[in-house]
Amino acid sequence: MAPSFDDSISLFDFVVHKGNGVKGLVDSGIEKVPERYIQPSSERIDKLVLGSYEHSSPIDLSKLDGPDHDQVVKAIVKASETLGFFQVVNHGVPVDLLESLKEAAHKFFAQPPKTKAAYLKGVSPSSLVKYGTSFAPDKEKALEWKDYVSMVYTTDAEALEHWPKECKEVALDYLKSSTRMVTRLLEILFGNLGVKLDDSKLESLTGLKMVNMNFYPACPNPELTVGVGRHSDMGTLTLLLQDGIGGLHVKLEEDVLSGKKEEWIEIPPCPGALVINVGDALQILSNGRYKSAEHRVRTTNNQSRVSVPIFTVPRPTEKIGPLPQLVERDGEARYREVSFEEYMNNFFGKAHEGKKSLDFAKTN
Ligand SMILES: O=C(O)CCC(=O)C(=O)O
Repeated sequence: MAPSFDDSISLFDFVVHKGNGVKGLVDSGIEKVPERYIQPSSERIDKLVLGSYEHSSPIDLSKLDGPDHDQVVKAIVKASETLGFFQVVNHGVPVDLLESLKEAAHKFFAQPPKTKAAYLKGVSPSSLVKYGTSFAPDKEKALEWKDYVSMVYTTDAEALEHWPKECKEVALDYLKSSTRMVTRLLEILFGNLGVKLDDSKLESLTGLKMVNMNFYPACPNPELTVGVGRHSDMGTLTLLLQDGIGGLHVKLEEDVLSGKKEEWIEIPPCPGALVINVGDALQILSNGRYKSAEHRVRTTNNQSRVSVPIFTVPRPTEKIGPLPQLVERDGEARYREVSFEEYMNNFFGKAHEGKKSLDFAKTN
């Protein structure tokens, strides 16, 4: 018979401390989600209440090198100024590598809990690798229905030495084959603001890179849970591979001018595409011109979903504030300058709560 997990403390110990994760919980044979995973009704995700977004077709980056260059730039800028999310194809990451990444993610999470638990915080043999579940379990009233492994990049040699063997090669190939694209997108976005950043500045703004693998087991009660709660990413740009299952939802803010109310829309899975989204650091640097996007993930009851984000984040030693040229033009700084290390500590020190992470850098 499946264990009941009615006692919240033993559930927490099993899932979080012992490293069984949500996957271990599901494998134990539960038939309904334990209390600790039930979201307040305000956070539950109603699959049926979804808006549609007119600019959802992927942007073909190969056209940057042809006669449609200006149109492609316009599409990237517009998406970054409005939704903060867009999808790209012909991005330079081989499509068969995308398939291998999804397989590697399934392979990593299919391992026995003990093998994965070797990478739990506090016991992981390397500070570059962390396996865990939910975002901030100690701080969350309801846990997120997600396990993850996070791999920090320093050098190729260290990645190959320390990252888990089930996924290290593909994860490193993914990172390396996407780096040029991310830099190019940033050059376009800053260029559109009339700012040219030299290579060393661009490197400082993207110098911390993490490849994560997320695993969302099939959930007996998707209507009561979230895979990931509402949040924006803290970094500069995030790139994300999602599988074909769907469930990534993004908030389209209310548009006061047109009178359109806020709504959630889905970023539909698209074969061969990668999802790009603006992070808080880029919103701050652009003095609010580009929007970090509030997003969340719904769970499903029949299949386990995987996704593989790469977070490109400023170096922790970097000071982040609105670029001076933009402050001069806008006549005000909408954010104060912050040490990115402090920004990160604040971000990881709290449960997900929409775009509240940005308050840390707001001027008023
Ligand atoms: O799985 C996804 O689609 C999104 C993941 C995400 O938002 C995150 O890892 O922060």
